[in-house]
Order: sequence, then C-alpha cells, then structure tokens
Amino acid sequence: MPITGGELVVRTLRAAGVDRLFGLHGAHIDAIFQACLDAGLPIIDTRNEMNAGHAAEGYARSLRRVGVALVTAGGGMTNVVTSLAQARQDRTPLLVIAGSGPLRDDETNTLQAGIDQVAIATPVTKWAHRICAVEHIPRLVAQAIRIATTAPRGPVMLDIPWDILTGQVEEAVLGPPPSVYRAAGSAIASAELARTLDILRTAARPVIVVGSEAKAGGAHESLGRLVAASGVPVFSDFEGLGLLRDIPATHRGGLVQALYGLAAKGAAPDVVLLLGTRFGLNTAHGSGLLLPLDARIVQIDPDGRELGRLQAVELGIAADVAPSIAALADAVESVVWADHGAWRIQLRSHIEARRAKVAEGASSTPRLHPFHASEIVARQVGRKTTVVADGALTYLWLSEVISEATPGEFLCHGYLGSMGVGFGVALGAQAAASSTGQRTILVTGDGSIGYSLAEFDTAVRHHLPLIVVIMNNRSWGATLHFQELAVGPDRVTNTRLDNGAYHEVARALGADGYHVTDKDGLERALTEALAKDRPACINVEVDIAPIPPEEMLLIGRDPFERQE
Ligand SMILES: Cc1ncc(C[n+]2csc(CCOP(=O)(O)OP(=O)(O)O)c2C)c(N)n1
Repeated sequence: MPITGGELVVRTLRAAGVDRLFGLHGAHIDAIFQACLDAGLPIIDTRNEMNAGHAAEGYARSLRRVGVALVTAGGGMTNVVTSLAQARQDRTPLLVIAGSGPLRDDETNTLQAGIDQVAIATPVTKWAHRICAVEHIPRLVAQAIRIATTAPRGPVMLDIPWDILTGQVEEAVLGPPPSVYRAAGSAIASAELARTLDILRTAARPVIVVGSEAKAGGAHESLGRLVAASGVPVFSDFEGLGLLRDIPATHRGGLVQALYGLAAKGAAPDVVLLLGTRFGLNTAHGSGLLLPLDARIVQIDPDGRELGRLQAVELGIAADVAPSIAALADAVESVVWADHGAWRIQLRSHIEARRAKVAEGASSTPRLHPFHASEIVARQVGRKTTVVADGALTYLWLSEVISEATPGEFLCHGYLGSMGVGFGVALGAQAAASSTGQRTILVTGDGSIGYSLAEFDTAVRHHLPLIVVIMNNRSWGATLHFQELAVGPDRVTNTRLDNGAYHEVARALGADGYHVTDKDGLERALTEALAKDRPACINVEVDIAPIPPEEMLLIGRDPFERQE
C-alpha cells in the first residue's frame, strides 16, 4: 500500500504521543492537514503563525512534552521565528514543521519559496533540517523530537517540501518504525552528589534556586522531598516558579528577586544550590545583588556552557537536572542536617517586609494602581490556575505578588523578553487543560495585546476559555518609563497608546468583554469570568506613573529608592 509524506508525518507524531498540533493552513502543508483529518489528530488553528508557535510552546511547557506547530512555506515560516527564538532561550521542546516549495521547482522563483528556511532557523534552534525523501520522514521526525526533548531541551525545525509531503512510498520499503523518541538523561555522579550534600550540609544560610530544566523534567515530587528533608528553603527564577506550588510556605521563598536586600542585613545566603537556573537577567546578572559573590555556589545544568557563566561556582556539574534532584532527594535522608528553622523564619520576614513596603508605596493614583490590580488577580489564582504573564511593567508588578499566590503553573517571559508572545502561550496552556485541569489567566499590557487581538477568535472557535486581563496604562509602559527616566520627561515619543477599547474587540470576535476602572469592578469581572466556561477579556484601566521595584533594579537603581 502506498502512503503519503503527510500521512507519514502524522503517523510518526502519533507514535511519539503527540495528541494535538497548532498551525495555520497553506496549500504547501495541506497533505498534513488531510492526514490529521483522517487520523483524528486535532489542529488548533491560530490567526498568525507566530501564535501557532507560541501556543505549541505553552502546551509543551504546561505538559512537559514536545509541542508541535505546523506552518506553511515562506511567510508562514518566517512568522514563527520569534517562537523558535523564544523556545531556544527558554529551552522549550518545540517542533516546528514548515512546508516549503516543491523540490522539483528548486530555484525557479516559485510561490512562497526561494528563501533558505533551514538557514533562517539554524541560529535559533538546536537543529534545523530539510527532508528530501518521503521514506526519510519517520526517522527524521523521530530524530527531531529526540533532539527537542533531550536536555537541555529546545526547538527544532523541519522543512518539508510540498512534493515530499504529497509524494508516496510503498509501506514495504519503509522498514520498522522508529523506536526512540526521547533519550534518557544522566543524573549527577555519586562523587559530585556527595560533595554537593557536604557543601549544603555545612552551610549556615543555604538556599536552593530552581529553573526551567528542573521544571521541564518534572521534579515536583523529588524537590519536595529534598526541601523537606534538608530544611533548605527554595526559590525559583521566572521559569521555575510552577515547581514551588506544593512546597509549604515555611520553606517556599518564591521568586529569587526576594533575596534582594539580605546582604544589607548581614544575612545573605552563604551557599546556593542552582538547579537548572542559568545566570543572566534572572540572577541580576553577576552583580551579587541576589546571589552573593562570596557565596559557595553549586550549579547543576545539562549544558556545560551555563556553568559559572557570570559568577564563580565552587562546583559546576553538567548533568540532567530532574534526575539529579531525584538522586539528591534519595540521598538526603542519610545526612544529618542542621536546623534551619531560624534562617527560614528570617527569610520569611524579609519577604513579608518587602511585600509590606511595596503595598505601602502603592498610594492612591488617579487611576487604579497596577500593584492593587495585580493583588486582586493574585487573590483569584491558585493551584488550579495557570498564569501567563506578558507586557513589561505588567509582569514586574505581578512578580511582587505571584509567588505567594502559588499558581499551578506560571509561564512568563524568558530571556528573549519579547512583547506580545503571551496570547499564543496562553492558548496552548488552555489547550492543555484537558490533561491538567488548569484554567489559564493571561495578564498582559495594552501594547502586548495588540500583537494578537485576533486570537480571541481562535479561543472562541476552539472553546478555549482563557481569561485575558489587560493592564491598560494607555502606553507602551516600560519603554515610556525608559524615555522618562533615562532620556528625560520631555522626551516621550511614540510610546502612548490612547485608544484601546480592547474588550469591545474581544466581544466583536465572540468572547466576553469587561471594562473596569476600580478594584471592585476587577474583582467582580474576574469572579464572573472564572465562573463561566468562556473566553473573556478584562480591560483594566491602570495608572502609568508607578514604577515597579524591579524596573528600578533594571535601570541600575535601588528598587525602593522611589515609590509612587
Ligand atoms: C517584540 C518586542 N518589541 C518591542 C520591545 C520593546 N519593549 C519592551 S517593554 C515594551 C513596552 C510594553 O508595553 P505593554 O505591553 O503595554 O506593557 P507595560 O510595560 O505597559 O506593562 C516594549 C515596546 C520588546 N521587548 N519586544
């Protein structure tokens, strides 16, 4: 029996456990759409390929497995480059399958062709490859998934020409189907495990900081055991926060930014165990403001290039993070630990003092204060909520309250810091709800929502009841602040967004829309939207003036130097 290239793609994806795709149609990739139709493999079709990619990222990050996006040749492929770049920076296992012009028409200026898609994708992927024979599809699709899902995880791109997707081969020439879609990672070796425990055991003020590779490996249970048995409090970078959801408040530090200011109290951590956390923006670079320069640091990461990138580490271990946490958790029981109770209480009061300081600084403003709006959102968040954050001032305000809200999952900007990615990520997170049971709330800025307003239509068509809260300060907020603070208050240009009845756009596309201007209105709208099983947009008018503490830090100033 002959089988088409499109059918082979779908068969291989199915065998790898892929249960849905995200995409946007084009004739070049129709053979895959037809095969999905026959195989009953659902495709969530977005209104821009950028969001097909981001939705596949949101799905992958929520379910800790590969996410797949299907885009057409030419513009379809170039539209998804931001998603590839983001997945690379976040280490998200993403497979983008891009159609391309027929091989037989190579170099003939045919439709949507003539660009080297593999070359475009190469710098922003772990692997980019063109499939040039129908019978190679099973092997190369399996290889792509293996590369994407093996630590350090990341994106891959397969370019499949039109005539390879519509071409046929006889089943008989195919050979056995691929067997390995995901390679097992290797845990920390025993000598290094013993040294790590020794460094941790002899510390006076130790902390653990977890990042994306720990979460992607599903270390929730073993991290809980490690923390409970050792008594060492645990923090996370922006990518790892979802891992802390089951850690008791006594041991949960929240986002690593909470460590700021401990040195001034003579209480900086003396030992830091980094589990899949990479140095960079999340660690205030190598400044020592969060992770003291004289602390003894142990860093475990699957990528040797990350070890000691910005600060000296005493022990750098290239190993898969989740199995290493499991190995540490298994070993901690046999160690005699100091009582870190007083240290944990000191940390907790430090965290609470910061929260009180931010709350105190959030005095009355002409419009709703963004901190107050964030607090209201955080109150409605819990174990069953996935929070996606976009915008800049928006996520920085949210960062002051999100740790204590303990969302089941938190999907924020990573090191790419690209505005407008959130809607796609939220679509994917909500699509994962059939497995996770989570309800997704996207908290975003009025600038960022503009990239993806048409995706309310996607949410409506696919019955994805995500809630979009727009912190509408009528500006590209963070860049307006940048102009005011770094260039001069009289130099504000091209950063105001004075229109913005975004709730009406959502309504026009079939979603529910709310326009709110105060705390009670936001509380009511959120409660109502959460009670309904429909997509909703809550357009919240917030004040532009207040400066979040973390924005002060970003521009090199004391976070609490000035509060509006
Ligand atoms: C794709 C992209 N374009 C531009 C920027 C530069 N930028 C950083 S923050 C920002 C403003 C974001 O405005 P908004 O989404 O309204 O969020 P707010 O800061 O007001 O919370 C811009 C334009 C970026 N980071 N990413």
